[in-house]
Amino acid sequence: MIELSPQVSQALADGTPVVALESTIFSTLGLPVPHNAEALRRCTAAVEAGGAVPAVTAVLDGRWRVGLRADEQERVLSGTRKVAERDLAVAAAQSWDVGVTTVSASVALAARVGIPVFATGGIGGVHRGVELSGDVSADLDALASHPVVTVCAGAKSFLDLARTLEVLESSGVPVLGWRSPDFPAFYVRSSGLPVPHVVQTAEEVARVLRLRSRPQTGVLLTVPIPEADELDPARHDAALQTALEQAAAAGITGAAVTPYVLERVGRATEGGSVPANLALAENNAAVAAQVALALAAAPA
Ligand code: PSU
Ligand code: MN
Repeated sequence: MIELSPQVSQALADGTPVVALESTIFSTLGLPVPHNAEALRRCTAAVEAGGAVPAVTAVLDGRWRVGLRADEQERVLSGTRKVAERDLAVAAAQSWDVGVTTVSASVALAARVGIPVFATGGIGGVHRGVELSGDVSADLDALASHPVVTVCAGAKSFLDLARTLEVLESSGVPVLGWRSPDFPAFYVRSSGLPVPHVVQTAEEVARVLRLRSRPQTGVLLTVPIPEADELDPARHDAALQTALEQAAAAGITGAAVTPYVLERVGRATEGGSVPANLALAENNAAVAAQVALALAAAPA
């Protein structure tokens, strides 16, 4: 059912560390052309530089894929159909040409093939106004349902980050701050909210995954954007506010909300958010490689 690339298949057989990567972030739903291609190149290079094998997930020709060849990575860059975990079955049943996987779908695929580490930019979460919309990303359920460490820069603050942390608590997902006591807000190092626990090393993260009481549950590792790449918080808040107002005015709902807001934030910052986005994704990939090495040395 799942097709592994020869390189990923070999790495898993040999016990070589592997880091799974999602593909929505590398499609135009996540980043504008040509920055999406640069993000893909930098993230895979960061995983390799850290001594691990990158495994980009996607749906191609109706098949669930983990690990892509260069020409297949090209197909992902122009993908426009978003695949969350529940859509994996539909994309296969209807033989979608290209489906780009979100965090939830990627974590599910990684778990199926025994990859315990996954890196992304930001996770989805509880949307502001959830009381009316009920909009809670399937990413949160996937984090609670699959034994994978997800490495992220927190989530964008167009979400309700306090509620997002509450859901992670209720569903039993350990949230670990990488060398920082603050839950990061993607473009900025702190959301103003604390993480429940701070870790200093990849070995600690590996131990938490190994020692959790619910075998199916994952771990969320939050890594603040490097200081040099952080956006100015005031500019960032203004851009988000504009983007949210535009989404509401345009009546955008459901799975379209996140790509819409991402695109509008890009415009509102006149592209200024893109270098920050690339830097944090690359940094997360590098930290994920460290965790993959620690887990390969002492498997969960
Ligand atoms: N946040 C970002 N960039 C992204 C996404 C979220 O800053 O590209 C993508 C990820 O693939 C994430 C998905 O899993 O959006 C969440 O979508 P939704 O809110 O529809 O669950
Ligand atoms: Mn949603």
